[in-house]
Amino acid sequence: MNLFTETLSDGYGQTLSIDELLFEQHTEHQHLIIFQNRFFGRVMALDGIVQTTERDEFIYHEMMVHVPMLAHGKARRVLIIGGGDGGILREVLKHSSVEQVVQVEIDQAVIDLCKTYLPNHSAGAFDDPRVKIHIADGVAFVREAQVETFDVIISDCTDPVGPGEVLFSSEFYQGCQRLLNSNGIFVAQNGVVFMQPDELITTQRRLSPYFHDTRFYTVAVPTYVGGVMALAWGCQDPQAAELDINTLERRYLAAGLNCRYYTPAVHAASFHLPAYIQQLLTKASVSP
Ligand code: AG3
Repeated sequence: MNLFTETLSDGYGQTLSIDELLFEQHTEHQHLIIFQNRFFGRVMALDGIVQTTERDEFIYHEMMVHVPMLAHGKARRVLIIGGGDGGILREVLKHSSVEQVVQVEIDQAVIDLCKTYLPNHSAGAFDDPRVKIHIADGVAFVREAQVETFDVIISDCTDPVGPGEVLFSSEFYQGCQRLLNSNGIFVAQNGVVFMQPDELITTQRRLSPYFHDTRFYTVAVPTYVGGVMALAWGCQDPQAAELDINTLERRYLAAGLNCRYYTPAVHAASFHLPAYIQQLLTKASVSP
């Protein structure tokens, strides 16, 4: 049996059976593989790290999108960095308040191959007239783009190795703040805390100069192994992360969403962090 073994953490990882190899290529930017696994369905990995699977993608995509979107309440303009599989885009477009989505993905091949092999991720989202795709470097875009500002920015990046590394830099966070409205919300994938504790500390330190309220919320995604993943949150208004459940409930119902992971109670709970994560953040706030 052919096996795919993830190489993210030294001495620990997950192995999935490659029941059918669907595609493998070194794109201009990274190694990309898409295969069929009997449990997770189709799986896409970049540079040896599982990015998304058919079976559990809803968990990550719902939490990356509906938490900031419903916390904001009336997001009209959304910027997505990365996210070439289209799962984030699909969820963002479910919000009828959205008038325009700009997506900046560095690797055209990821979009093309995911459209072909993971069609349910984008589910036609790339053809929506509200969407504008730029094939470009995310950091350069947020630094230089002369565009209207955004209500929500979602960084659906890879881990801070390879082409995704720059999406964890101070320069990137500064650019995102530049492009956000004063009540805008920034969120970003920030790795599995138990396995990648330094990432949490580094992001907290780099993000906080640009956002009055920097914090994290969590989500448990089966194929991001090792415990809960942290999603970074940056906003100027601390209230946005502390909305009461009734408000969230009202917004959720009004949005007409039919989620499989997200609920207003899960939303509120996801900001309450286990002690070991709080302790890492305390460590981040004292100088190195
Ligand atoms: N991108 C984030 C994958 C991160 C995996 N990292 C890890 N297991 N530590 C997901 C792309 C989905 N649209």
